[in-house]
Amino acid sequence: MIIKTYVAENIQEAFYKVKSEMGKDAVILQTKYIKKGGFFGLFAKRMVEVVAANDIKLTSDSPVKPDLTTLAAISSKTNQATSNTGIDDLKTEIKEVKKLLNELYIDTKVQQGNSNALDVNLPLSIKKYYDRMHEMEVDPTIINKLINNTTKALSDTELNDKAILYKTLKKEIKSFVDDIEPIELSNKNYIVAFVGPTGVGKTTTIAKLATHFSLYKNKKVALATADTFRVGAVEQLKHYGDLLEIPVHVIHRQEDVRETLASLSDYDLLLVDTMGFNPNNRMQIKKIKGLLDVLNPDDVHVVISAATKNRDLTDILNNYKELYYNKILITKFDETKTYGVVLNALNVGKCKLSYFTMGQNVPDDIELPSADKIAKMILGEKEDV
Ligand SMILES: Nc1nc2c(ncn2[C@@H]2O[C@H](COP(=O)(O)OP(=O)(O)O)[C@@H](O)[C@H]2O)c(=O)[nH]1
Ligand SMILES: [Mg+2]
Repeated sequence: MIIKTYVAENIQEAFYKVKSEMGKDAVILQTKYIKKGGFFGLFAKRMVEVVAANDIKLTSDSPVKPDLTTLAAISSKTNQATSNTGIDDLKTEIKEVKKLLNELYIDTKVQQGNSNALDVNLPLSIKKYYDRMHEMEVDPTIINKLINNTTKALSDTELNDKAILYKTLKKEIKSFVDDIEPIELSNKNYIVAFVGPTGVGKTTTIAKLATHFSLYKNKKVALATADTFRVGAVEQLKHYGDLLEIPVHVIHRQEDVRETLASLSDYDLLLVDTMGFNPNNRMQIKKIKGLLDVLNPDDVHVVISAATKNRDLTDILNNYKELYYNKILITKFDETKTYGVVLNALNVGKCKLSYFTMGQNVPDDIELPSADKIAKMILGEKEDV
């Protein structure tokens, strides 16, 4: 019997070395990650060390057999090597093969830049959710957090129970989402402002909410718009104001805010539209901030489109922080099939979600999401996704 140790940058490379030097019947005795090189422990490279042997005779009473996994067993899914082994031995081998497959999988993810401190002993059962969340474009740091919390919360047996695993991951997502906070008219003269990039659907959403509160909840609603910049923006809001027979005030300058507020002493809810702007335009941010300072709204909803790319989303939510938004409203769910944006936005925005919109129809295409629904959107409806 020859025993040799191989060091390589990843598992595939290590197995390739073992296979080409010792043949396909070589047996893996041990696989582990080691640190190599570096300076006083810093900048050391993560390598894989594989100890392999060949010419081992597998007999049913071999004392070392349960810890061994042959390459042949891996490639043929353990079938042919099992004729003279007992059920327990077979189980041990399957466990070993699973572990190696896990390591291979994680290694591939690391190479793709997808992994970030993922537990190498993850069971295969959780991989499908890992992949699903990547497909949903959930930020990798959030995925790792959710998966790590789930693996910590469950035993090995529970992790392999589809229903328990799905339920636990769902619970993790629900607690990440936390409570949804719609507009609650907790005081008279409740003022809500909407900020966000151009074209995300601020005005349309305001029309939907105005209809909801005035027609369905019988509240006295007023509208105001500070979007005097875009051609047709004022007319767009006035059109909805006319349909609902509610007043629409136009704010050109900061001074107009006081006049508007003074003339609207007897309303339940004032919805304030603002102009969209490039999130990197400091001048425009300052202008809206000046307006909000005078308006002193109860809520500021930052409005973003569900189809926004993750990188842009981070820029928008960070740059708009100066406008002290306290709720995130996400529009255009009908235009995307990747829902990671919800978790990514919460992660950057650090506040609560309010409404989702999913179409151009006023007033129907708006809803109050639930954390349960969001978790299903991310993980799929059932555990057997
Ligand atoms: N597909 C889709 N389109 C929407 C949604 N909300 C608004 N829109 C459309 O997006 C465009 C811009 O909307 P608008 O309210 O003017 O955006 P604003 O510039 O942010 O005020 C219009 O054509 C709307 O009909 C939505 O939920 N889904
Ligand atoms: Mg608008």
